[in-house]
Formats: sequence, C-alpha cells, structure tokens
Amino acid sequence: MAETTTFSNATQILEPFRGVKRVTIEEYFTSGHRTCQGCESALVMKLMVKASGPRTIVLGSTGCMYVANTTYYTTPWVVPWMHTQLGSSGSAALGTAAGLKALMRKGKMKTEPINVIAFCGDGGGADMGLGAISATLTHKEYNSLILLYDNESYANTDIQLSGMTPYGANTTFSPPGKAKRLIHTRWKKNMAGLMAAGHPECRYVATVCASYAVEMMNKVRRALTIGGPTFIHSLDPCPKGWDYDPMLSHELGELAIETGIFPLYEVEDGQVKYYGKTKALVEGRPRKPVREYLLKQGRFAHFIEEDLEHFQAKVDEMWEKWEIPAVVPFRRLDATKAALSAKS
Ligand SMILES: Cc1ncc(C[n+]2csc(CCOP(=O)(O)OP(=O)(O)O)c2C)c(N)n1
Ligand code: SF4
Ligand SMILES: [Mg+2]
Repeated sequence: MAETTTFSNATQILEPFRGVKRVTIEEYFTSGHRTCQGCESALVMKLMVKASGPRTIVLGSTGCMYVANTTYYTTPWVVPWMHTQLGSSGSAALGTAAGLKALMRKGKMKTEPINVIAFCGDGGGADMGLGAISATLTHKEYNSLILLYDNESYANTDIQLSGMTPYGANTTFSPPGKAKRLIHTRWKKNMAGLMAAGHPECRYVATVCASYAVEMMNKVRRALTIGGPTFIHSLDPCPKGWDYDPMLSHELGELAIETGIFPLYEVEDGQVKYYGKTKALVEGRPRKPVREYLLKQGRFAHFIEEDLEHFQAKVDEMWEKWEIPAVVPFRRLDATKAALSAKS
C-alpha cells in the first residue's frame, strides 16, 4: 500500500487495522435499529462507521438502511446522519463535501479533516442514482466515499427486482410461474467495474463483503484516506429477500466469494489488486460450484439443472474470458492481441 502522506487532498489518515485485535472498540452505529435478524447491511453500516471514526458525516438514501435505522425518532447513529432522496447519494456526498470545504475556506468552521460517506442501496445507487454517483466521481477536488450496500433488491418496499438482482431470482416482480419458470433473465450489472473503468479521476474503487470484516473496514479506511471521490460496492446477504435462515448470512457471504460470483478486489490509481479468498482463486484455487451458494436460498428454489448450469457458465465466462478476470468484461480482438505481443 502506498504511503498515505503523499496524497495532497487526503482526508483523515486512517491506518489499516492490522488484525482483529487492533480494531477499535468504540461504536458509532449502536442499538436502536429495527433491521431484520441476520441483516448484513446493518453490519456493513456498523463496520463502515467504526472504520471511519467519530469525525464522520453519514448521508443515506431511502431504503432499509434509512427506514429501519431511523424510525419513530430512534436511531443507532452516533455520528451526524442525514437522509437523502432515493437517487441522491451522489449529490448528497458532493454537496456536503463542497459545503464543508466552503465553510472552512470562509473561516466559518474550524479547518479539520471530516469524512463524508454517502450510502445507497442497489435500487437507489445502481439504478436510480447512477447519474449522480457518476457525476460525483468526476469531481476530484471533493473528498467523499459512496458505499453501495447491495442486498440485490428494492428490499424496503418488499423485495422488488433491481438491476443488481441475480439471474433467475424470485422477487415480488419476478415470481416463478407454471407457464414461465424464470421471469428475470438479465445478468446483474457490474457496478464496481463500471465505476472503475468509467471514472479516470476516481482514485479508488473496491468491492467488499462483511463476512471479511477487517478487510472490509480497511477498504473503507483506504477509500477515505486517498483523497477525492471514491466508491465501494458491498455485497450484503439479506435473509428476508434471499429467503434463508438468518444464521446463514455470514456463510452466504463467504460462498459468494468462494464460488467466484462476487470477486473481492480494489482498483487504486488504475491498478487492479485482488485480495482475500479471491486472490487465492486467481492464483489457482478451484472455485466452489455456484449451486452450493444458490441452493441455500429460497429465491432460487425453483431452479432446475438447466438454470444452475447456465448460472455456472456465466460465472465461468467472467473468470475465463474477461480481459481482467471477474473485473472488466472487455475482450481484445485476436488481431490486437497479436499486434501488441509482436511489439513487446
Ligand atoms: C423517487 C422514489 N421512488 C420510490 C420510492 C419508494 N422506495 C423507498 S425505499 C425503496 C427501495 C430502495 O431499494 P434499495 O435502494 O435497493 O434499498 P433497500 O431497500 O434494498 O435497502 C423504494 C422503491 C422513493 N422513496 N422515492
Ligand atoms: S429486508 Fe434485508 S436489507 Fe432490509 S432490513 Fe431486512 S435483512 Fe436487512
Ligand atoms: Mg436493495
């Protein structure tokens, strides 16, 4: 990891936690929320703000992490928190970062590093708020982190299909029927790849999963330290929407990684670095079959062999055919490849 002190517009210098015993004990997302038992998104909120520390402002777009966390004048947030519209996490991050900078410049506020984190769900971020997030990632003079917590549906309004819902999943908008078994046959958006490939001014993009908590917190710390706008995509098992026993949340997060469905990587200044169990997969450890992950969830209970094979084939393609395995789906033409290798 590069030295944090070399960054001109770094926010706080948040060193990585070197192991679980070094993690700070203070909590900034505490009791008082009403999320479901086993909700990984709630754990993501807790770890995210534990990593960022007390000098943090959190902005949250509509969704479970707004509604279930701030109902009837109760809240688990210890740090300042503000709700923003469903599609506005990007605008809220940029506006808050710019506002803080202006107040400090005018001497109306003490000049000090303050972390700005805006979170959004997959519906609010990957569908409705995509334009605002994209705009924010082009403004390199403002420091903020946008964290997309992906429970793979519009969960708060009763599990509707989003652009991040996996192929074939049963949602309230895609119930399997007798005439048609699979209503949803589109492949999920590649959000982190999209953000990293499309925003040259954004210095840091990462994928995380709370099943690997210390690594996850360290990615948050890196995103807040490097300076400028940054983006993190977190995959969050959701017992209600995915239809499984809440005790399996942690295990499902691990299986998403071990099957290769959700790769863990960071892109820092254009360099892709795999980490954790994904790194082992890249280095040759066999991926677990996707059925081990899918068949633990009720939303795939209608899958027949053909569906499982299709899902497996699509994941194999990500790993075997993409230009940067499981990250960037471009493929170079054979003629280009030959020309490049002739040059080198
Ligand atoms: C513009 C707008 N359209 C619809 C809604 C209703 N609504 C509130 S939360 C929500 C679901 C958001 O899904 P997601 O962003 O994935 O968050 P999750 O509920 O899954 O945590 C919807 C559709 C709204 N608040 N604003
Ligand atoms: S529906 Fe899913 S994301 Fe929403 S509170 Fe329940 S477990 Fe969490
Ligand atoms: Mg969602």
